[in-house]
Amino acid sequence: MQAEHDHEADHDHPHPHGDPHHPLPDSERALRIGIGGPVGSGKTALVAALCRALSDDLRVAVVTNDIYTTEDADFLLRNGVLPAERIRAVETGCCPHTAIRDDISANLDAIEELEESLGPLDVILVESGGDNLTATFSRGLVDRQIFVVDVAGGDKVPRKGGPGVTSADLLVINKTDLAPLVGADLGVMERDAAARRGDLPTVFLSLVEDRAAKPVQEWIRGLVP
Ligand SMILES: Nc1nc2c(ncn2[C@@H]2O[C@H](COP(=O)(O)OP(=O)(O)O)[C@@H](O)[C@H]2O)c(=O)[nH]1
Ligand SMILES: [Mg+2]
Repeated sequence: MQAEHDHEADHDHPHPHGDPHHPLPDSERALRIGIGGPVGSGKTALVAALCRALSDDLRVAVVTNDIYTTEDADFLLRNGVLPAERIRAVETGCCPHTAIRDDISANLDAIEELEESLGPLDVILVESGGDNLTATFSRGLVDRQIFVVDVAGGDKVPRKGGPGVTSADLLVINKTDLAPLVGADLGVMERDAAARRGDLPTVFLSLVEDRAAKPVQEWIRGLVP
């Protein structure tokens, strides 16, 4: 009984269903990476690419957030990027950034259940429900956050700023293959992103051309102990 109390002490979100699972101590838990950004920018495609690329040598699991469905988790399952037991879907039923920023308990439970059922993991990717440019993750939920935008919305997106663009640990500008089709100037996007972000890194990506998401994969590998 005493052990359970100790766990509760470093673990302050409520368990309304009386499900006292046991979160790992911080030193043993996986690196948690949040992936946010507008609907359709390529978050799920990036998660799929990263699962394929990282799971050869790292222990990877995923939590997806959708508002009313489990569509993203279903996509990952259909594409067989990870075994089913490594994927959890949180149905937020509300504005998606609430579940990643304000009331993060459903996401924390999903993470802790993954670690408890699978044993120690190296990386857990948490995909936010698609939102606008304002969604960011609580630092209590993830260690690092990636913000994904795409060039199809035009080259103005980095200039418009917002907390995702300005403060994410990594900004991914995806779908560079579409730039010529929509007349987006990648040079402008690079310059505006640098102006908004200071020293924080930005990478350009086309998941159609780079199915292993190489620059993002390398950035994550650099963070895994
Ligand atoms: N042309 C192109 N399409 C992409 C790229 N990345 C993702 N997509 C497509 O964009 C659509 C939305 O991607 P998805 O990952 O579901 O976006 P999410 O809503 O941010 O999770 C899908 O049809 C993807 O196949 C890319 O780099 N280039
Ligand atoms: Mg998605």
